Amino acid sequence: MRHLTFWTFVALFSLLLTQCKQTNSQENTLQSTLSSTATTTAETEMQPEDYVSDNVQVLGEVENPFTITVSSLQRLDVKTLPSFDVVCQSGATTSEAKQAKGVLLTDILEKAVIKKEGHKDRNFYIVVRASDGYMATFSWIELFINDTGKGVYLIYEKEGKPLDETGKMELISNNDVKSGPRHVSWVKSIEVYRVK
Ligand SMILES: Nc1nc2c(c(=O)[nH]1)N[C@H]1C(S)=C(S)[C@@H](COP(=O)(O)O)O[C@H]1N2
Ligand SMILES: [Mo]
Repeated sequence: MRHLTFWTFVALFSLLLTQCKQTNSQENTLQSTLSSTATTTAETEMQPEDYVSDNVQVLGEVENPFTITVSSLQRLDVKTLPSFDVVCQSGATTSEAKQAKGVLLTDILEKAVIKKEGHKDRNFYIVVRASDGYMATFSWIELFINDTGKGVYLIYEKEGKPLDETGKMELISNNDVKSGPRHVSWVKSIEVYRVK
């Protein structure tokens, strides 16, 4: 009986050892996968200039989808904006500009003509998307009926200089209590969707 207990113990102990070894080798594989991923990420890490897009696509539920470039934007109704701060959701001021030039988002959308099918057909949302995946969302009402819309511009110039690191065009929403969340650098598309 005592022998049996001894051999059972030996058997269990060696089983435990094999298990540990397996876990170790699994950990090693995981670690090498992780480190190779890390190397790949480091090698291909995106720089601000990689996100710069030369044009902005206006698309979705619109009659006239079109592409905006800095020069085509300059042919629209350009407004000069007074100084503004970009304030993050956290409350921190992340950037400021003494002057900027751009076009109202509502003017851009009026050129594209949203496919409204009547007076009460106004449940649309507009997504402004950047090339790094960042997005800002507006509703048709806040742009066309509320004051918010009067402060939403696609800008191409700050303090007399063309934009560079933040893309050729960026969006600002200056009537938001904190303008950071709906400030969009590297804008690549303005998309109109109907609420389904
Ligand atoms: N494309 C893009 N736009 C973005 C972000 C981002 O990560 N990508 N960050 C946002 C956040 S969280 C803030 S607070 C402001 C900061 O604006 P700034 O770059 O002018 O300081 O940009 C916003 N716009
Ligand atoms: Mo932010």
